[in-house]
Amino acid sequence: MTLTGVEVAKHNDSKNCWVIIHGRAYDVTDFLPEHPGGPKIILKYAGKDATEEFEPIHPPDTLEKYLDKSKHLGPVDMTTVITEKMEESPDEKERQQRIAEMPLLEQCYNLLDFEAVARRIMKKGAWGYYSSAADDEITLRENHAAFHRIWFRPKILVDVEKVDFTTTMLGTKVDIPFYVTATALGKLGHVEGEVVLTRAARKHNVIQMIPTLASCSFDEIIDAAEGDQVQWLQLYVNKDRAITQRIVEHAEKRGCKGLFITVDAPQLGRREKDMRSKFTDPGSNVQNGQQTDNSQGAARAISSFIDPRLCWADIPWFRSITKMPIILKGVQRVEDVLKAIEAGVQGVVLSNHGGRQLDFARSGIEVLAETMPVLRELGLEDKIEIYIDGGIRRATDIIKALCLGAKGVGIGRPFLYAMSAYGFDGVDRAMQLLKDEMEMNMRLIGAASVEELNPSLMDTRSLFNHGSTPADNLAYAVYDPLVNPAQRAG
Ligand code: FMN
Repeated sequence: MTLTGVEVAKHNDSKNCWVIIHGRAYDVTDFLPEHPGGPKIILKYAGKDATEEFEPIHPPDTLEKYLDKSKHLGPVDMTTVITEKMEESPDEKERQQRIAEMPLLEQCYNLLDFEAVARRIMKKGAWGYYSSAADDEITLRENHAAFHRIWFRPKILVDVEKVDFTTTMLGTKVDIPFYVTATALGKLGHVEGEVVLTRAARKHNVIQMIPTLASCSFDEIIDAAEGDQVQWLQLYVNKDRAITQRIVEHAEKRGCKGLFITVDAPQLGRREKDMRSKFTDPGSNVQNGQQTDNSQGAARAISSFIDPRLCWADIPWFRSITKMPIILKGVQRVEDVLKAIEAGVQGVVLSNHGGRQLDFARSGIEVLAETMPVLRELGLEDKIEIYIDGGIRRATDIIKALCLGAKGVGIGRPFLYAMSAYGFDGVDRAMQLLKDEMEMNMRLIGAASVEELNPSLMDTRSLFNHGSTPADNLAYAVYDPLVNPAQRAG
């Protein structure tokens, strides 16, 4: 039987809550207290069509998996559903205007240009989730700023007519030493989600790391790959290890060539921009002293399953359940790199999660500069592959990481922004720009291949100097300076 919008609309409170998703109605009354994002966000759509809010945050098989069949109520005649048109809000009208005035793709000349465009045209919540970072976002800005404290010592009179910047990562040959790192919720930026990144990665022969919390299902992202295209899996370890084991085994069966276990997120950081963007919901009612579960932002809503007990003692178990190389993502000090070698993993990513976890964590590039001399001293530099991510926006950043000893770098936000603004063509152009920059800068530094990149090509004396800490913008914004002459009471 087909339901009408009027019938669904009657079930519109916490005691009787139906929602419509993709033209079908669901009774979610009993599910409300279990929803990882809290009941409030569902109640906002009680009796209504929730597809637009649901789609980016939930993989397509979510309802099948988590909502009992008896609660699947059947199709709805969508011509009878009254929708509140987004276009009618003044904010949305302005956004559409900005989209109409967007620069041409050809006018974007570097990765930061995509960020500038995305900031103006993305929906507020999506921009909040992608761009936010922890606390005062000092680490976010430091990730980028740290590269500016490294200078080059180029060689001259080297034959650089042919420049080869292909390399291998975990045994896979790639065109350029970067990979698309795992970033959750791809559909917040683009209706098709992560598969857009899959296609661009294929075109440029680079590796994509598939996030546990992708908007597309894992299988959709795997199916979007072609031929011998290589993908890795990023894993958030579930408190329920049976679920984790199933995910890992499935990924291996589907051909993933690396297991990147995220180790910097026993709890998700506070990303206030993400949290704040939820406060604009008319349904949110923090002023009344109500519970504010949905105000925690997209990040916290989707991550409650992550196991804070994960520790070194678990590594042998991972090694026992998979033959994929294991890489720890989010290592932040040389002592832990040494432990990782001892634990027998194949790689580490020196990363602070794009500044989204511990504010004042150091940049990956700085930790790399701390790590490599120690490994060389101990003769361990070939025991493990070292990657870094965070703040990489230019090919010179990639070259700096390689000179210091990284095997490759991960890039996150720039591809999300390029995808959000221009779809596949945007990501394609962003990757091509990096290749163009790479060729030019390898020539100018005097290196004809990746093997020729080495520490002697750089001056890193300022790298460890934190004198130029990124500006504390938040404090500046709220600071009331002394008024002179002093104001007197009365
Ligand atoms: N890292 C993870 O291990 N798992 C995730 O689900 C995840 N989601 C992310 C979502 C967004 C929107 C962003 C920006 C980063 C995310 N990260 C995640 C961190 C990235 O893998 C990577 O460490 C970081 O983005 C690198 O910094 P960059 O954005 O400056 O390139």
